[in-house]
Amino acid sequence: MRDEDSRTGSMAQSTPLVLAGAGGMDIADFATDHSGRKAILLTRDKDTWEFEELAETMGLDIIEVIFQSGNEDPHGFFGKGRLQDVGDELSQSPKGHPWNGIDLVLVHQNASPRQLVSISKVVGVEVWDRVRLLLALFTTHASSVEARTQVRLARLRADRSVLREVVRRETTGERLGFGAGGKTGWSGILEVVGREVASLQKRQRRHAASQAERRRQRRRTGAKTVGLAGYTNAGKSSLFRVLSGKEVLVEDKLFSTLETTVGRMQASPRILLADTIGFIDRVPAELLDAFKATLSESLECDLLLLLADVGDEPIEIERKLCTSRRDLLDRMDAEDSPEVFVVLTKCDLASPEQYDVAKKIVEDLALPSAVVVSSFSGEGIAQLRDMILLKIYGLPHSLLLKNVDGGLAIPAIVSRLHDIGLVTNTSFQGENKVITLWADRVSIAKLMAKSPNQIEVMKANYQSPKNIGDAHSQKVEEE
Ligand SMILES: Nc1nc2c(ncn2[C@@H]2O[C@H](COP(=O)(O)OP(=O)(O)OP(=O)(O)O)[C@@H](O)[C@H]2O)c(=O)[nH]1
Ligand SMILES: [Mg+2]
Repeated sequence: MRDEDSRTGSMAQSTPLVLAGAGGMDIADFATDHSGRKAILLTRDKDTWEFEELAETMGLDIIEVIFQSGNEDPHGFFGKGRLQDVGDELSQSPKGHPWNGIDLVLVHQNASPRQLVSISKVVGVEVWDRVRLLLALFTTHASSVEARTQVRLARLRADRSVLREVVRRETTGERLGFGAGGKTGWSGILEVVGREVASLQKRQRRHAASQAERRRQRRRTGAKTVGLAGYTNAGKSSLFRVLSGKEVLVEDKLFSTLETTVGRMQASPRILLADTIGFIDRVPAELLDAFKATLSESLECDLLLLLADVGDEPIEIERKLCTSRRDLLDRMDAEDSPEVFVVLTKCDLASPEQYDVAKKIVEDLALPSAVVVSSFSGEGIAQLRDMILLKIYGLPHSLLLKNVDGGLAIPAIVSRLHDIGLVTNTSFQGENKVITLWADRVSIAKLMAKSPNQIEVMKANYQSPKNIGDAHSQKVEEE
């Protein structure tokens, strides 16, 4: 058992706690490896592929998907009779029966505590709804202290709501029937959970405050931040890796990234990139809240890249962009929100026709224009870098640096120019140096004021690069 689990652990050991399942999920034992577990999935919705993908990412083996049409029952999700049939079949499945050895029942939707407790009472094994599946997945993937803290907090909060339901049933005389606990046991554990939630929240607030201070310091030094956001598996970490050269985990798994990593953009060390956790449909606000500090780290930025996989089906691109946009709007302060633009990723896996379809979706959603890139082939990456520089600094400036008696030495001015932005070209005009600089006007004006008559702004000769996505649209227009 990990140290951080020890307090609730001792309590849970003395009182075996069964939360959403008589199969025995004890709150201290947040198992991280569920691969190979056999499960059945209860659903009211025919479209279960994303849920199944999440389950597959965890290595769960869904033996059967059981569908019941109609609206969900507020008491037991499935109707009473159907649920009882499932429970009977589970408990009576002999050796050789496909259901033999199933110790997990999955519920396709986000279930209420009442539904979870009722289902577990009937089926007699552990029950996870969509939130619990996500939490279990997060627990499996949480590798840093920060990620573990936020996942544990989210998990304890979810467990607390189920515990409250258990206590409510005990106090109102609705016996649970799976024997463990008893009123005092449950209430005691509820208290311990409450204390741990408070202590984790405190730890998280301290962490958020120090992160915010770090962000303020970065801003003071003039660094700009570019956040990478998007649906899970959109290719955020891969793009981060290409732009920053910094190693982060890239996997064909949902939610490989759970924390924010900040790295410098290789082309310009003044620009920081922030890779973070992805979005997914229907995540309850409470769960998202646990990741607030992590998300702030990348969403409180000067420019936000919203990523979408251009190879996805059009309907999926639209759904994922809508989810991401909604979650972003929920998280961002309207007054202080950064400029956003869409990056269509993995173009090596798609055709130019698919780029056009995706770009049209972006346009119809009234999202800012899209750049098409591939982190694998490198297509579009140079244009994306230029787009980032353009959005952050505006057009590059051509500066003529002149020697003036009593003024600063030219190398000293050049060094300051490197401090305020990105120098991309140096040439000479007679004896004077000409520098192409990407930097904001305010910083340039300040430097000019400090070295009077030494810096002259010339007309920049800049042509914005064509993106691979533009090339095809242009060809179609010409035809
Ligand atoms: N072919 C191709 N595959 C890519 C590209 N970018 C990412 N991938 C693949 O897409 C999968 C997800 O990539 P990640 O970079 O981990 O995506 P993410 O958005 O960080 O995912 P999460 O952190 O899990 O939300 C991995 O299997 C990558 O190898 C690309 O440009 N081309
Ligand atoms: Mg990632």
